Amino acid sequence: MIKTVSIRAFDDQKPGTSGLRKKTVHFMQPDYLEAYIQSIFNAVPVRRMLLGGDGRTFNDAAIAQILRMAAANGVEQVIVGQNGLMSTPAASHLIRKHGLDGGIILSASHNPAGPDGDFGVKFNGANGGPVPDAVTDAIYARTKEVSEYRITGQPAPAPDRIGETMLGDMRICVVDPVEDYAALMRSLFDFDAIRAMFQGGFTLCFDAMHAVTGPYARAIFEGELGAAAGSVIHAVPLPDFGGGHPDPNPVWARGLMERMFGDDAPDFGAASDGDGDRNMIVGRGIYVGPSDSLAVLAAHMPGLVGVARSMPTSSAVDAVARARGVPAYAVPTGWKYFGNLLDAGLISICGEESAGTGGDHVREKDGIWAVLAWLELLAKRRQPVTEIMQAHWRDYGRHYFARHDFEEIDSAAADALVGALRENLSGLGGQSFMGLTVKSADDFTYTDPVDGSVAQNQGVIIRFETGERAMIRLSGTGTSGATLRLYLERPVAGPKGLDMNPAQALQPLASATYSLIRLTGFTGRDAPDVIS
Ligand code: G16
Repeated sequence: MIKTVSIRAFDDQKPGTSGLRKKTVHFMQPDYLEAYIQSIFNAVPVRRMLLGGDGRTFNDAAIAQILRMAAANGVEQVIVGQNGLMSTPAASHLIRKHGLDGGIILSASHNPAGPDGDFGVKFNGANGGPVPDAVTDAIYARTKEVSEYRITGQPAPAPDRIGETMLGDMRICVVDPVEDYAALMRSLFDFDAIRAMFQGGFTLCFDAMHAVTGPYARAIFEGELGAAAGSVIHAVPLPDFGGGHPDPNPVWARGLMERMFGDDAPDFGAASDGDGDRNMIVGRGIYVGPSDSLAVLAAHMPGLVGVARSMPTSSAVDAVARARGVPAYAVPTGWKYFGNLLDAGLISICGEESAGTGGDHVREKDGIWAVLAWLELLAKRRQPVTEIMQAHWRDYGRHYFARHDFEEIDSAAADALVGALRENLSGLGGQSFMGLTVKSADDFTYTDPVDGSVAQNQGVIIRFETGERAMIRLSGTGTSGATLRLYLERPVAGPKGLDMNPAQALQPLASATYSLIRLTGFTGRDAPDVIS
């Protein structure tokens, strides 16, 4: 009962930084999801695959449709998370564990959900990670020419019970989304030490933001490690994330921040995002930025072979790599660029300023993993987060860092700003802006050390004579207009200047960069929408 349905190709299915992301209603229009999924099947041979999502609006309907299409496209086996739920790192683990050809993860990550929010489709390959540019390019090429999709006429069984069913000749295995992932975490961390810390009265607040990590966090932090009941808040995944913005940063996790900076704050706070790959770390009275968190975890990681960060991430982790005598790599923004380094065994840990941290246990960033790494560190060091950070800055210097986001800018204005900047790069050296003098200006090009593939135009880097660095690029994950991101970094070696207010420490650099890129002239903006 396989049907072939004629459709027209859509001209807006180019995958961005992390898969295809669009407004939910855009994805729900007739044939839109189907055109993209068929293009994936047309570009990549898939016999055994994983399917899951973060539970946002349209998750259930999309899972049913993809199952029916998979059955009609020669897929032999699909592993599905119960009720269609699966965090992105857990999906990566299952692809690797079962040797699958790949997986489809339904998520727009940290973007809000619901009918007015966003939906997304990510495709990961056999190594469990986001597929490289060559594959996304092939999928995109297919989206431009797709003219029909294949689907079985049979309805898909709801994935609500653990066990196996058949859809035509295709086997559907519904699995507990938490079980295997929890076992993996148990194998990586010293659960006994963390459990003993909780038994000694250590307190945690983990904000699951009504997204996919709720069941994982409850099972691991409260169930296995003995954190007090109620340590995980907003633990029930909801299709609209409770109306919230599941992006773990001080702006969108404001409630957690208030708690951690208030009276009777718990010892440790953390949060994750829509699909469970991002993390936020906050101690009592101290926020630990993602770049610093990466550096601290690298500094304490046994057997470190190398580290990697995305280019806009602060170079705090590079300082650790230098001290530990291991290589440090800088890749373009996008977790897919870490895959080859991890597969080749060149790095043990990697991370990004956008709240992503991960190791070589999966091929995705992993929110719960990062929180467990911190808990293990706290259990072993027996020091509050503040002291750990102060000691780190004394040892390695401090890298003040902030990202300024200008959202929903007119796309033409954003392109004009970046275009003008690129044109003027060669003449910027020696020029001064608001008291800071430019040392060099480049457009970041990355050559993968493993396969030699080259990614160009990955963001402009401006270095100033006094050591500061500003990076400018357009986001590849937004769904309306353009989002301009400015990343600002000011390294301070110490011993003086390690306890400045970060906003004040970065103010001169921010003013100089705004002036250099002619922000107001091109966009009409003079202040960011979000600082993280
Ligand atoms: C994705 C990518 C990350 C990237 C982030 C922001 O994360 O996997 O590598 O840093 O988007 O990208 P952009 O600056 O282009 O918006 P996620 O968590 O959204 O999948």
